Amino acid sequence: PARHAYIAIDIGASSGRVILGQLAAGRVELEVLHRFPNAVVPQGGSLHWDIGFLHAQMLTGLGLAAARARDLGVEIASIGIDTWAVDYGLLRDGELLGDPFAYRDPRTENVIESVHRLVSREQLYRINGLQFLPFNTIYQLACEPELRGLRALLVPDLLAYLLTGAMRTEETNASTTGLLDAATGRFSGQLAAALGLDPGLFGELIAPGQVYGQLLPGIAAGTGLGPGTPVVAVGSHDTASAVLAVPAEPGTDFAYISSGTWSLVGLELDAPVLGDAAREANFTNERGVDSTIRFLRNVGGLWLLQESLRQWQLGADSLPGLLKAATAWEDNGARIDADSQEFLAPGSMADRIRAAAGRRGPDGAWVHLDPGAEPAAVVRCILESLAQAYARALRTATELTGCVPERIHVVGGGSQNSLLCQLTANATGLPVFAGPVEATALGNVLVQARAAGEVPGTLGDLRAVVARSMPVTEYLPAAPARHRGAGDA
Ligand code: LFR
Repeated sequence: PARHAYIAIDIGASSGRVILGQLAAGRVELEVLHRFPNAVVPQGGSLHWDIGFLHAQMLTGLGLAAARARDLGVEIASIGIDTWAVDYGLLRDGELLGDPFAYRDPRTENVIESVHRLVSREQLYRINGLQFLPFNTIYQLACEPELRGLRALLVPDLLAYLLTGAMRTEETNASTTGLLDAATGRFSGQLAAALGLDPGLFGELIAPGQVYGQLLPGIAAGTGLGPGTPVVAVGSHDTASAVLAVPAEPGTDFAYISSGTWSLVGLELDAPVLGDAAREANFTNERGVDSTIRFLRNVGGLWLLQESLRQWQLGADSLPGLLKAATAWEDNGARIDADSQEFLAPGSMADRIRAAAGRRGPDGAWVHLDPGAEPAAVVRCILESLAQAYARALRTATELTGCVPERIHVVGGGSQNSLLCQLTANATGLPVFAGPVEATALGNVLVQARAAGEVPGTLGDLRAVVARSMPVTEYLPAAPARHRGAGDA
């Protein structure tokens, strides 16, 4: 029989890719076959995702993957899809009613209080264990003028529906809606009733490894993929797939930072932590693959950098030069609060950062970052502030759980940012193990390979495959710069 290959469709807030994954000699090999940009699109005064565009890119990628598999003489065993969380499309009689709202749209501002009048913040957290983010699905749903008779599908489930015609809701991503009971991982009837939502709005839950359905005949024919190719549920929440692919050794107490548009900073636990202290610290209990709990905080992330580049009209190819300049830039102590929701919306990011960044001067007064500050100064301020926010989040996670991590695994695009990795090691005092960059796609492929019986079962087994497959760079904490001797200069 032909060797198996798996197609991972991995779409983030700023780009998407279609990747062919194969296992050989106990390692995964990834080949990126198609890359495309993604961005929030303003439409009639609100922010949306362009599903038509993503659908078309997905089909292009599938066609390229089918052709590549033929060249290699391998058989596509399945397709898996992951994207960001929280956002959904609404359907009536199987027809998508419009492009999904993007979570950075501020529309929920006016409904948050009314939702909390139906279920208090305290009660909500005791049930769903979710950190408060203004864009959580429950608040978005409260903005919908009408839900009666409609089905909602989260973005990866919507894309799977477009490929297969099957409507299912994958459970790791479902946990970000705010409608699940964190203790059971099932939809909470109590919450649905309190919020006046039809418990069937999202329909049947499926777990990673289960099948949505097979490719629609027209899609199989159009892309050249075999009829009957299944679309398998993976950790369809990108963060669930990324944390699955943390190359941690069994038995080590590790923290992770899934570093992309967002930085998701936290610990992996067996059971949710639902007390008042966790709620007040705004820690979330999201579900991972194999019913793990990701106890984490959302920190602003590389969005701050991506949006600054956009303001400066610089492409991603300018990033290496800019990071070099930021590394050489002498830190002047200017900081922003990378956790702050003031940076959620798109637009003139560098200006907003310059305005917000400051430090206490010797007389205790607030000194702003020079409004004319060079890009290098702004970038340095962003990365220093992120590292500071990571350290704060991990200290809090330790206080709340008693787990003391001995190392930090950084996965995703940000693992390539060596200045950020070094600053993270410095700020936390912990060694940072950076990589793999494509953790999300690896997690996606591994769940498919496990479903096909090609890799063994446990999370530890899958992580061992990752550790064998991809290089990791280690950063050790350095003494703060001001304590360095003159001889180091
Ligand atoms: C990361 C991520 C985060 C989620 C945010 C919004 O890509 O999925 O986990 O909080 O995007 O969906």
